[in-house]
Amino acid sequence: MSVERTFSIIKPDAVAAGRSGAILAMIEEAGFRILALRMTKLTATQARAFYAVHQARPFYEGLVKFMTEGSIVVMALEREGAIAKLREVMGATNPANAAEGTIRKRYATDIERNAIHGSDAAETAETELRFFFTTAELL
Ligand code: FUP
Repeated sequence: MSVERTFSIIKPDAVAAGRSGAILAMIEEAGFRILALRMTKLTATQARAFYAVHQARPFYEGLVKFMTEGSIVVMALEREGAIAKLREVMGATNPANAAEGTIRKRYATDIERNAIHGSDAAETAETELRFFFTTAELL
């Protein structure tokens, strides 16, 4: 396994519930280095573009509405095998199926309001990192 970067979002439900710090602590305890981090709020145009891969899915408009309802925390994370490891720490998309001790098991409400996003592959990680961060921020 090699050191790689991944991209993550603490979603509006978790930020509004005051869980950003607890989620960041879980990420750091899992051995990730935080390369870059910023609190921001998505416009509908940005949320639609970020989730464009899901645009034909029935949940797309609901997802865009949720992702624009409040502040989010965007992060660039580094670790050996970062992409797979973050997805392990996050837990399954639907918190009903998430393993004990995962972020989604602890903090997600349902399959849509599921607390955290993490890139699913190397190519999407780079695209998503570039969506939010400049080269200078990722050094
Ligand atoms: P994940 O990679 O675990 O975030 O899951 P997906 O890429 O499959 O889905 C992206 C986001 O779409 C999820 F985080 C939440 C939302 N979604 C729904 O709202 N309903 C669904 O049935 C599936 C996904």
